[in-house]
Amino acid sequence: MRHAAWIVALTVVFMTSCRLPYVPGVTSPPPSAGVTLKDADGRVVGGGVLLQDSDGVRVLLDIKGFKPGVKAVHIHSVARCDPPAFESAGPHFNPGNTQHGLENPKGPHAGDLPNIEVDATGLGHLEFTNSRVSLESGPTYLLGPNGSSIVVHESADDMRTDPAGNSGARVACGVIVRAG
Ligand SMILES: [Cu+2]
Ligand SMILES: [Zn+2]
Repeated sequence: MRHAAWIVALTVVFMTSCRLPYVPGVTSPPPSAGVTLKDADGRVVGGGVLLQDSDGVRVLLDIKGFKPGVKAVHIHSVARCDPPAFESAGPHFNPGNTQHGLENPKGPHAGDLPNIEVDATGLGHLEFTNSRVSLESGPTYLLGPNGSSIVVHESADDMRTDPAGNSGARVACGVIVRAG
């Protein structure tokens, strides 16, 4: 009896709130997604995971084999990475129809992310929580009909110039795929 009441209470809470803490076997795990980045020659040059949390989507990205320096990374608006130019990934994910750049007063795009720094050994790592996107259905859903992808550029994002921060060619791309 107590148990049944608990289940009912939990169901009510679950249906009326955005997200409960994950308790294995009791609540469903938060949605997650993954990405495998490939360069223009089809080589795997990185990967990442995206995890829904209460503040947005946590993006964890690792890249390898890049030229040292600062590179732009964005979420683009089409789940398609056709080499070598990756134009198929479309413009930045921008459901709010804003301008580009984390430091642009008229921005940012929902898909804008901080730059990633590649060290002398060619490795780079980025961790960032993006509150402007979601792995749950809604206006900022990354896994909608067109899906989305992550693109790494050859140079740094200046965080201000519309529409893409003067970040140069697209050098790696990966489609964002639901993982759980
Ligand atoms: Cu981009
Ligand atoms: Zn942008």
